[in-house]
Amino acid sequence: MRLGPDTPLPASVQVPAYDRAAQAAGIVHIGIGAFHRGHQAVYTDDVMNAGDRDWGIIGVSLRSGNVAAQLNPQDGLYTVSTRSTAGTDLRLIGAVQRVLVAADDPQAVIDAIAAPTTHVVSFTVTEKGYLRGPCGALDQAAARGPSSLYRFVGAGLAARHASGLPGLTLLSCDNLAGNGAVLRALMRQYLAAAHPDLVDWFNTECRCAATMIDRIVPATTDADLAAIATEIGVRDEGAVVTEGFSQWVIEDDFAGPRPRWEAVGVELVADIAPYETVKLRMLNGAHSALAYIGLGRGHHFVHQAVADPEIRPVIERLMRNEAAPTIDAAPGQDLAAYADALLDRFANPALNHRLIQIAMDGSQKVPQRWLETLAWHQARGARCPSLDAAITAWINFLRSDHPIDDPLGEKLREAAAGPDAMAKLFGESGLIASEWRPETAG
Ligand code: CS2
Repeated sequence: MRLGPDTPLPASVQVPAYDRAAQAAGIVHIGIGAFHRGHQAVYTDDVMNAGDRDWGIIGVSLRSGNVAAQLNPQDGLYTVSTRSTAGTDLRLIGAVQRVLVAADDPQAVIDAIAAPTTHVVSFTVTEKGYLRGPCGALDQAAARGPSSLYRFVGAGLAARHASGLPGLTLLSCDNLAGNGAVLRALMRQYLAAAHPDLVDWFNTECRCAATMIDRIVPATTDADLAAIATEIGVRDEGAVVTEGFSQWVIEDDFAGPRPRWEAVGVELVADIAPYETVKLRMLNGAHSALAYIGLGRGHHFVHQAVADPEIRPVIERLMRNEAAPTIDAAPGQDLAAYADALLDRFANPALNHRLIQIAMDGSQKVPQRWLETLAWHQARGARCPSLDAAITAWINFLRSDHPIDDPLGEKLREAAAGPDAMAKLFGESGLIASEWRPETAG
């Protein structure tokens, strides 16, 4: 038996309190992976439970039909299991209405973006999904390719413009430094080349709000699906497993209507930069270090790596002595307490967060997670022993037998192979552009 709208569930499972069928879809979300389902969709479900309406989500997968095959036969429904040492809490999320696969039906995606009820288009396409070439400019050839977010958003905006509809808010929910400004700049570059007549309208009628998203949502495993089936009595192929912690900070800059997310714990602020920098350099910086150092020492999961007495002090130092001093904290932001909380979150054994999942796409992650911190200290003549150790571990990882899942995979492997790996990877003529110069740092 498969989860669906008529499935009886155990009374302990929280279910949507609103009439799902009566909601319009106000959000199109591109890149509907586990993270979106365990984060933004949960807040949006909360908003509709609290009485706000018409914020149903149409999910889009740019390439793969997997999520559509998981969710569409379940009428978009899936469970979120929140796992802590105290046990598991299960709830049914009703915010997602259906999933479109852009590769199979591109027009349906364009129509969803161009629908009068749509006000927000959000994204979790991972760092590489923004199709930035060297120096951060849009890779125009890739942006015209079949699975480019820009093509769909560009065509959807063109259709809105043609029919006199208002602009949209574009919300990047990926771990990029300055994700709102990055998306705005790249979208403008795309429109200037592909729809030059839209550029002025985009500039005045659309907004690209920046966001800081935070919740650890590991990829769901077959063992998770089997355990959830036992708990709820039916198969849920779209199930998501996550931690108790969840945070979302959004720059309050919307083109039109938006969900009342602030009523359900989301922080709407004027400037998200301090939140974002803290999260990228402390949480994600530590995560990537745990991944490469941990894999090098034979661990599989985050909770194992952070418990290793050889690794834990490196991670503590990275967060407290290297990343934290680089950040101008917002009022009320306590970076020491944040580091304590992160150590607890990483130690959660119920999550089974795989290091190899975090190790993916290092070329896209390392700049904002490590190199900005290194550059900050280098400018002050200081060293970062923990980040140096993390860089060494990454190079060892690139030299190892592990498969390298990264858009620069082969190039990285070649650059890392020789004795001048540091200069080939970083520095002026390295693969990864950065202000940090390894020659003098390390
Ligand atoms: C992780 C993130 O996979 C990774 O690279 O560092 O997905 C991390 O779990 C989230 O950003 C937490 O909010």
